[in-house]
Amino acid sequence: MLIIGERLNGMFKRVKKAIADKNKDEILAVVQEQINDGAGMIDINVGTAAADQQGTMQWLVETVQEKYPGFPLAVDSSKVEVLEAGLKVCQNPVLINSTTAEDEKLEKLLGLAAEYKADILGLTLDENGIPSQKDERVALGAKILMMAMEMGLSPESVYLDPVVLPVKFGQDQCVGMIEAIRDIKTALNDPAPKTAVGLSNISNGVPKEMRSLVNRTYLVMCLAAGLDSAIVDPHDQELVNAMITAELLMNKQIYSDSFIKAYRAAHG
Ligand code: THG
Repeated sequence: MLIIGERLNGMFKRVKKAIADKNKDEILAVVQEQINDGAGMIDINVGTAAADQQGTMQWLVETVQEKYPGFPLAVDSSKVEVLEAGLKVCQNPVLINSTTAEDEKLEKLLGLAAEYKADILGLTLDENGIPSQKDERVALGAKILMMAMEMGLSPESVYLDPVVLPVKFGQDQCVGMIEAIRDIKTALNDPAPKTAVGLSNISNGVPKEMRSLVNRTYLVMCLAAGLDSAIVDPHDQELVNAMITAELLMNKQIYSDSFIKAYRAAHG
């Protein structure tokens, strides 16, 4: 499973300060830590750290790719202009995070994905919000995938994210979100699109000391349903170990007594 590191986000004090100070070393330390911990892609989110979101996105992309040429990046914003600004300067393999299923946004961002040869992540929500039923989530995923394929994008360059809601507020949807992952992998297209989640959302509002447990338990449940990638904190070692163990049990890695070590050696 692809680990997308979530820590290069302007909502964190450390990153916010590094952006304000134009401190490249600190930004690169955040990236290096995540790569060491097993991230295969770095999510870049300006957050509320700066007034100039486009310029800050460009500075972050340039700072990271200067040191890590070729390492996969995700530009993460709800604003098309911020995503486009990042794409303009990005030389590395890149994922657009994200579009929704709203017509105008979808057309614009699929166009940018084609123009910049980027992968694209689609959230299964539209102008009516996040659907509460899993079939509606899958239908919005199908819409995003179909339009992407009509624009000439390969289905495997499309990531669909069923939008994980906090268990505290959407407990009755936790199973449906997993079923949406399963349907997206089995019922939409062959080859199937990829699936992704922003995992930490699940434990939003859960007492701090319980969050990691909730995160890793849900990650294992999602993995069993066909999850391909997750935006997580790779420094959460128990989370990553649970992921590695789930992959072993899904027969995605040959068994050895030191399977955690073997996985980390191959992916670190
Ligand atoms: N799907 C996709 N992209 C996403 C999300 C998603 N990008 C943004 C977000 N959701 C994923 N990234 C994060 C990054 C950090 C945290 C959660 C999600 C996090 N938040 C702390 C919390 O929840 O309490 C607060 C951080 C702080 O202020 O210190 O750790 O769903 N495609």
